[in-house]
Amino acid sequence: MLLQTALLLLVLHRHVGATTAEEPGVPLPPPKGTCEGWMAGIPGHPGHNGTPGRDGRDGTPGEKGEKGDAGLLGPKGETGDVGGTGAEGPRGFPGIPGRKGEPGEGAYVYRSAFSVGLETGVTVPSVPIRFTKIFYNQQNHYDASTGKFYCNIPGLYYFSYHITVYMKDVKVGLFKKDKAVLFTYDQYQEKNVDQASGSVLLHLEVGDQVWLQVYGDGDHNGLYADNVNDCTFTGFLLYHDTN
Ligand SMILES: [Ca+2]
Repeated sequence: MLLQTALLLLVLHRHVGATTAEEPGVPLPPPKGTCEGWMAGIPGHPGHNGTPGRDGRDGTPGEKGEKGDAGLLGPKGETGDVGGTGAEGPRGFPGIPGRKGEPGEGAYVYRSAFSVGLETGVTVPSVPIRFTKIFYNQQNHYDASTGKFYCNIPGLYYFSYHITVYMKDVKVGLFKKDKAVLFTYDQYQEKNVDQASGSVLLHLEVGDQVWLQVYGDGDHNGLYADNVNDCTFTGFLLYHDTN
């Protein structure tokens, strides 16, 4: 029975091999006639595992991830070195003017005063009357050689004159810058001694000149002075300009 089965398998195998001899991958039957009693062997053991393959190629970069949360504040760093001096800045705006200071010793420069008188009764018309008897002329702003007061400090001045009139009428004018600004006229009374006077406030600039002068067409120069009679001319700075 076993022999019949083996023969049948052999016949079938021959029949199949004759029709599929040309197909690849199919084991060829053993040569005919060399081993009539051939039988298939037991399958062999599986082979050993092969060596690992090489690494594959790098993949394409993935998409950029979302922005992460802000990190924690780090510790305070050490104090750095002092930097160099910077360039000088632009000039600032002018400051507010300070308050006016207290008057100092320099206030002396704002003094101007004189008081003078006639030494004789001789006066010449149409020219400044020369008062040569000096009562006070500390700053020498009055010039006895010309009879004129010269303003050195701009400001308001007070001028006055007191005249003894004897023998003739008197017409005098107080001049400022070649122009009479104040007039006084006194008519002489026979065998009497008269007085005439005048006073005024004048604002003067530096260089202005002030003097007394007999005016008019007639001989009105009855100004008189002797040991017991005087004709005086006085002026002083009331206050100076502050600007
Ligand atoms: Ca008179």
